Amino acid sequence: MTERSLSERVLEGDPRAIARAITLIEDESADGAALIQRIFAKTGRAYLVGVTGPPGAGKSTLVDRLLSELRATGRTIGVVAVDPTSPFSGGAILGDRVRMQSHAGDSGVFIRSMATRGHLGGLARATSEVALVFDAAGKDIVLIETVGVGQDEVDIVRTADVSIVTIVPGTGDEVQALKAGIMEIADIFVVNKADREGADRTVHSIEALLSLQSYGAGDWRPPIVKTEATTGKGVPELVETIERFRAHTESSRGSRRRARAEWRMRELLSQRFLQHVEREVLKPGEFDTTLDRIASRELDPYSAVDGILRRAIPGQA
Ligand SMILES: Nc1nc2c(ncn2[C@@H]2O[C@H](COP(=O)(O)OP(=O)(O)OP(=O)(O)O)[C@@H](O)[C@H]2O)c(=O)[nH]1
Ligand SMILES: [Mg+2]
Repeated sequence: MTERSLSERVLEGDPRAIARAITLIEDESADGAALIQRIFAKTGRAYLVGVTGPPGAGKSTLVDRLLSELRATGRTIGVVAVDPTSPFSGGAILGDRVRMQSHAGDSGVFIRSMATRGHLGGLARATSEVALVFDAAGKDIVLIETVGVGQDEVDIVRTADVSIVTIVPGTGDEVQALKAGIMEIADIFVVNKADREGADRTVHSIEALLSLQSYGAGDWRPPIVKTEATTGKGVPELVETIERFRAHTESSRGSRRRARAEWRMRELLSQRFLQHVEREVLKPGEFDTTLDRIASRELDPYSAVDGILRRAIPGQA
């Protein structure tokens, strides 16, 4: 399959081409980058819905429910879920795939779990590029699930068109989520597992946090929606809330998308620059010997970096 025909087929929405494109992106291959270059101009139409929250909050179950609810309105949907690497949630890796198989055979739905290979930054970038592929392929909505742990993952969700932060009652996750800095990114709060004891208490503690903020008359104050992802209770209300947010932010969506562009640019630029330094500037083994010299206090890190920058940037004094 040539690159040209692959991008054409992605733009036509061919599921096999989408699958192939995602694999190229996951492998961080040059073909993946070439594909993004070809399809980028055709993206920007899909509505990106980011769902984050602590491990095990029920994000996948909720995304699956959202998928059904949104699909019922006739819209086509792509889902990209980041598989947790944590050994503590090993079961969920299979779970994501199994649970969402209820949509197998529906050509209006494409679901992909991203396996973690290498570093998290790479995974976050790959996730946002998979969203681009779905977008180019004509999916109306892209659902993105990430665990709210790393800054990169939080950034993907923060720069989605709407960010949903999922909290569960009674586990101290509320506090955890606060610490991870994911409260600030929420456009909508979901208290999932509302069947559990303490759901209302959790709602109140989020309310208390929100009341510390001041909101102007026309400002969006993040609503709190209680859900039971396992039964689907509260999910229609969540969809309604998403639609309300979408309508409310119609005019400001551009700045959100610009923030996404900025995140993507900074990510790519630092990755590419570091790659350039490692491949083109440093001699084989030099990075390691530099580390040794820093560790032994023979060299300080600032001087080391200044020296590398002088060599990396032509014309630098
Ligand atoms: N009681 C109850 N259990 C739920 C609810 N939603 C999800 N669960 C259960 O919580 C567990 C974790 O659900 P997942 O959907 O895998 O959670 P997740 O947030 O995607 O997990 P990770 O991706 O591993 O972070 C599963 O056993 C679900 O069945 C709910 O509303 N109520
Ligand atoms: Mg999950």
